[in-house]
This record gives sequence, structure tokens and C-alpha cells, in this order.
Amino acid sequence: MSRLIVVSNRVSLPHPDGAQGGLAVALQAALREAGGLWFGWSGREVEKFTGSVSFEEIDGVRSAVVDLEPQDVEEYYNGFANRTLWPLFHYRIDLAKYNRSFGSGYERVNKRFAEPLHVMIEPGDTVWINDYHLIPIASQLREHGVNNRIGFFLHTPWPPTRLLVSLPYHERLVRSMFAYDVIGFQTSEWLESFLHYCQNELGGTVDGEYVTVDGKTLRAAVCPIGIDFKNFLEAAKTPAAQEIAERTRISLRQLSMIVGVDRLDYSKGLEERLNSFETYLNRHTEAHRAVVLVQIAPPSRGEVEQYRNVREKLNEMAGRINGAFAEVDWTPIRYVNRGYSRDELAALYRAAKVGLVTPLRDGMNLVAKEYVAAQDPEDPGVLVLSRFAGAAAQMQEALLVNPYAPEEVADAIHTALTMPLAERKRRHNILLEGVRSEDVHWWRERFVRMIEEAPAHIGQDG
Ligand code: ADQ
Repeated sequence: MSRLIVVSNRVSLPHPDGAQGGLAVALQAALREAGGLWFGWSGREVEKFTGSVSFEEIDGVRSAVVDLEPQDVEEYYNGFANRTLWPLFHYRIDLAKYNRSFGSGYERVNKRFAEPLHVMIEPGDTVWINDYHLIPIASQLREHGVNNRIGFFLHTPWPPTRLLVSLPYHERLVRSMFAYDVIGFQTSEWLESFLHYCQNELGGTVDGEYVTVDGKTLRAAVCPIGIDFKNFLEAAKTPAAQEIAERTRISLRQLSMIVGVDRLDYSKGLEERLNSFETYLNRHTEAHRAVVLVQIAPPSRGEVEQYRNVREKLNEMAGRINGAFAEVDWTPIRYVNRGYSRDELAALYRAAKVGLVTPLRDGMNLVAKEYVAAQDPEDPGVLVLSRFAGAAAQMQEALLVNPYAPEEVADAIHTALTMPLAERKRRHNILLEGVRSEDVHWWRERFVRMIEEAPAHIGQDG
């Protein structure tokens, strides 16, 4: 087995209390098995970039990180990654900022990462790059003479060609991807958009999963990410989970709970969700004093103004809706701005009769899968899922909705809350089987195999 080099913007080492996302756990497991290391930004800033690498090893997982300059962080991370590519890749060209300094900062940081990284890569290593922060890094590694197999996995959607062409120098970015041997997407929709772009903007040709542009060929394939299913089931049984389950049971009394869990991000459709819940309350007076929406949304990317704006807007909306509908003994929305541990989340999901997962656009959305995994199979809740989440492709037994249409979402909430047990069990059974079998370990084994199976660097001419 070849060594594995994982590269992502941030690195996640094993944590003593075990509180970690499924992706981190899966990549750590892969690194333990294959050896190798995880490379990325330390999250720290230094006055002057030196390229010096800090190594650390915890619990059999080795990491190597570098510090960045404040200007790097502003232009690469807060700039091109989070103000340009993130909105663009989530179809929000109205929010995308196209600023030359962001683009040059992005290329500079990818170069800066490639310099120390190429020295650590040994012949035969398999290299796996993650996400939109690092698209051009393979072309930088190739310039340093790295001939290893390199794969790239995109966790977000890939936008339609008509939107992508609004990005200045879009050809340059996409051409740089032909330094990879394999590119993985969450769904066939994002894959098709990528192929469409390559054919129509770059004059490329497609043969099955193989795309050729300028004589360079790569494999582009669908490989949907899953959750750490087993670990998640265990999380639901810990004392912390039991405690919050008990507290929730007491505080809910006879109320039916709907749960939403998201990073506070405009792509998650939180404003539209509150709007839909308000529509539901307006149409269903029987829900008053009987239903509560628990929305958990810890702030993220606070340096970016659009994120601060979403936060303000949501505070205002939750306050207004609660003000309009609350009674002395009932508040319709419990809006919480902090993160919860995995155990606590598992307990909250299980207590909820409805999981409301309505992003406007999402690469996958793991909350949908976690909600299903956490249900009691004998009395499962119902998942209401946006058709614009990547997860919808695998989760057809959810109640699929258009998150922009408040009446449609309101109707789905009503259907979910009144669904007979037999129908809930039937849907849950099918969903559960998918979440269990296509878990995060299945995903990473499949993707690593795709990289390993690539012909010895097929991206090169000849
Ligand atoms: P994210 O946009 O961060 O990730 P998502 O898949 O929804 O999105 O969630 C990732 C994890 O964060 C989940 O495990 C969830 O439990 C956790 N999380 C979310 N809100 C939380 C909260 N309030 N408290 C505690 N934990 C919380 C990107 C893409 C997604 C894609 C993932 C993985 O945007 O589309 O599914 O990567 O590829």
C-alpha cells in the first residue's frame, strides 16, 4: 500500500475528547492505515511567511502545517476562497466579489503551500487534495517535478457554465485542474456541469469518465461523501447525549420538535426556512402551542461581512416571528447560536419528529444523513430535505422540497408531522440502509482507490 498525503486548507488531528466530524475521523483512519501525513495551514498568522513546517503526531496521525501572513489570509482565505469561490460555487454570483488581489493572493498561497509540500512527497505516494481553497496546487506540484498520482475532491457544488464564466480568468483556474489524475464530485449534477464547461469553454472531449483538454486527460467521477455511521450511533449513547436527551424531553413536554442544524451560512437557506416556518404557523393554528422549531446555527466566517449580515437578519427574523406568535407558555422558535458536540446533536436529532434540512445549494449536507442515522427505527422522525442539496440524489425517500417556496415547505412540515407510523418506517428503512452502507469510510476507500488506479500520471502529454 502506498503512503497517503492528504492536503486541505485546515488540518484536523485526533482530539482527546473524540469530539470530531466524520470527515476528520475518516481521513485520520486512512492516514493511520497508510502512513503519510496531513498537510495544511496552521490557522496561525506570522508577520513574514517563511515556509517553515511544524510537524506533529497524535495517535498515529502525522500532520505538517505552515503559518501564513495576514495578507495571505485576507486575500486567499477570506478573499478568493470565501468571498469569490464559495458564493460562485453555490450559484450566488450576486454575492461573489471579484477582486484582482484575491486572485493573486490565492495563486500565491497555493504556490507557498506547494513549496514545502513537494519536498515531503516521496515516489509512490498517493496525494489527495481537498476542496476549493486548493484547486491550482497540483499544477504547482507538477512544476516542482512531482509525478505522483494526485486526486482532487470538491466538497461543494460545481456551478453551471453560465455562472462560472462570470469569474475572471475562469479558463486559467479550470485548465490548472488538468494537472490532476482524478477529480471527485459529490453528485452527477456537479460532474455534468464540470464536463459541460470543459467541452464548451475549453474545447475538451469526454469519453465516459475521462476528459481530455489540451492533450491532458483526467478521470472525473462521482463519489458522494457519507457520515461516520457507527461512530455516530455510539455518540448517541454517551452520558452527555443521555443528559441532553432527558433535558430536551422535560423542556418539550407535549411539544413536537422540528430541528435544524447548520453552520450560519447564506447557502443553508436559514432565512427562507424561518419564512417557511412562519407560513406553516399562519396556515396551521393547531400547531400553536404544539410545535417548536429548534434551530442551531453557530456563526462561521465572521470576518466576511455577508456572514455578519445573515446573522443580523436571522436574529431579527426569529425575534419578529416569536414576538408575533409566542404565548406566555410557548415560544415557536428556539434559535441557538452555538455549536453542540456530536453526542448532543445525536440526542437532539433523535428527539425531533422532523429534520428540516433546506439549503438553497449544498455540495452534500451531512446533517441530513446524521438525522436519519440518529432516529429510533421503531418510531422514526421524517426528513424534509431541499432538492438542491447534493444529499437529495441519494435520499429520495425524504420529503423533497424547493426551499425557495415557503408554502411547499410548510406543506411538507405538515405532512411530516402527521405521517402515519408505517409510512415513516418505510421511508426511514430505505434511507437508513443508504446512510449505513455508503458511509464516510466507504467514500474515502473508494476515492483513494480511484486515485491509486489512475494510470501512472495520465495528465502528462505522451
Ligand atoms: P459544511 O457546509 O460545513 O461542509 P455540512 O455537511 O452540512 O456542511 O455539515 C458538516 C458537519 O458540521 C456535520 O457533521 C454537522 O453535524 C456539523 N455541524 C453543522 N452545524 C453544526 C452545529 N450547529 N453544531 C455542531 N456541529 C454542526 C462542506 C459542504 C457540504 C458537505 C461537507 C462534506 O458545504 O455540502 O456535505 O463539506 O463534504
